[in-house]
Amino acid sequence: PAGQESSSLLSGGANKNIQECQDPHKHVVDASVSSVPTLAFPSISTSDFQFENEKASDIIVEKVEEFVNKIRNARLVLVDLSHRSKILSLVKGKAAQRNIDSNKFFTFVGDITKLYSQGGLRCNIIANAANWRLKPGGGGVNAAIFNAAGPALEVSTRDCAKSLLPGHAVAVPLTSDSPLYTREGVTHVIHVLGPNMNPQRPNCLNDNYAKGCEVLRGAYTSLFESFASLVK
Ligand code: AR6
Repeated sequence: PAGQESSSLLSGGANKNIQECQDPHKHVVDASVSSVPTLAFPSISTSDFQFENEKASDIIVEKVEEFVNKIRNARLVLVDLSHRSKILSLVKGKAAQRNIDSNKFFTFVGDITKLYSQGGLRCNIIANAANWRLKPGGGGVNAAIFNAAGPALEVSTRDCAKSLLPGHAVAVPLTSDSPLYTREGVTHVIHVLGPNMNPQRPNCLNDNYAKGCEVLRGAYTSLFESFASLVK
């Protein structure tokens, strides 16, 4: 597939910022279209939420390394829309400096809602950079995922959680009538709320990067643990 770029890895910890909900697909995850359970995720907070790319890339590589050292048969893929993506090139470079297994982690250029149909990359679980209300719209990857998934995602999301705190994640199963499920083979969307550094958005951290980095670490820990609990 044209989009594949590079890879690398690290090692890390765990937290309890994960919300669980009823999961009709639990038994299907391993038998889904992807033989290797794969999580595709966008860079949380670095676009609309204006978190610095340099700091975010350190945290992504740190958290990915921590997680891939704990998993045996699963892949993580950092996705962005453009070959000029700053966050992808920073993460690629930093991951390459470490000995992260490129079969377990790589970057990929493409629309996260069309990874299989346009990029030939099978990812059975995708992450969303959500808003605290867990609502559609707002632009960015959140709007793209809710649009591509159809109205069922909003209903399923509501069944799982009404809102999300910064640094937390919630996994939502897709119903089999969702185009993301039928066309792309995606069984779950994991909503993640990252730290917000944008004064125009709720809960702005006003340049407090000590807090921001802590919240972003928590967000990736929650995301990867949520993924692990779905595929184990
Ligand atoms: N496929 C892959 N990556 C994408 C896509 C896509 N379709 N669309 C955007 N990205 P952002 P945030 C990348 O702004 O900074 C929303 O309005 C993008 O290039 O979506 O966490 C929510 O409702 C960037 O690398 O998320 C929240 O209010 C990454 O996804 C707020 O934005 C994240 O960019 C969250 O802001």
